[in-house]
Amino acid sequence: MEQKRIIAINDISCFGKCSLAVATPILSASGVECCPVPTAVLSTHTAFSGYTFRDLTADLIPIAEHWKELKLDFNAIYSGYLGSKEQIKAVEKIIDMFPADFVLVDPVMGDNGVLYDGFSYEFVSEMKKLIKRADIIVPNVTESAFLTDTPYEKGIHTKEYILSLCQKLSKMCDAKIVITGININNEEIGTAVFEKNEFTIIGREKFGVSYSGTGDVFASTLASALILGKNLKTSAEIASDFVTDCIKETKKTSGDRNYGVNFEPCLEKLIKYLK
Ligand code: PXL
Repeated sequence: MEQKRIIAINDISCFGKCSLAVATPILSASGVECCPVPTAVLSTHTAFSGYTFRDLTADLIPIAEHWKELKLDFNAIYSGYLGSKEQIKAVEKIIDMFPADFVLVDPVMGDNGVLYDGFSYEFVSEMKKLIKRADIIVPNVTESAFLTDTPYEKGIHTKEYILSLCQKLSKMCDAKIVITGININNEEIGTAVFEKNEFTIIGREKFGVSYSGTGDVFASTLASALILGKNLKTSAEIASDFVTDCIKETKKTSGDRNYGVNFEPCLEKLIKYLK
């Protein structure tokens, strides 16, 4: 079997289990070679106070140019946390440089109705351009609301609200849309899949806890399943199952949401799901 490869453009948060610290092991466990393009190195993700931040914008294009000289090719491109408008431009350039089966953009910007530390409306405007270059986008409900200039609905998210976000996003880009973190009701958390106007919500058990980094776990798993040839809905179901497993596992031990999920003991299950 040919070695599948993905370019993963994302940060390294050295503590807090998100971005490349989860994308790399998840893709590797899936049998996919993860080729990281680190956008920044942080001591922790930005929900902790006092984090260090080493910006790597100047390295992004030189890394890609070296790969081009080596005539490397990749099955897919996946972008996650980007620290500035300049980094979004660099991702667009990398997409131009490497033809791939698909480009997956996770427009990491916020959660629970607010933008993460360091993000601005200007950044959101630039992200609206990047999603036009994607084949699949994976925003959460907050990011979908910011991208479509729609007020964020707190509490339960109705099917009509989520469908309207999908329809607005589909007018802004040609990508297939996967919206994560839907509050279906008090028992269920959901993921919407919107492809060629077909709309499905996948529901999974809710545990009354939330952990940082689950969006990155979801997106990396989705990318793995897609590269291995699963269709979008099946890939989203596998990613939903895996995130659910990780949350269940983490709930047994960790009390701190910012420490992320204990995905490591669940990787064996993921490998089974992907068979
Ligand atoms: O999980 C999303 C994410 C990725 N990278 C950094 C973050 C966050 C969310 O807060 O701060 C640096």
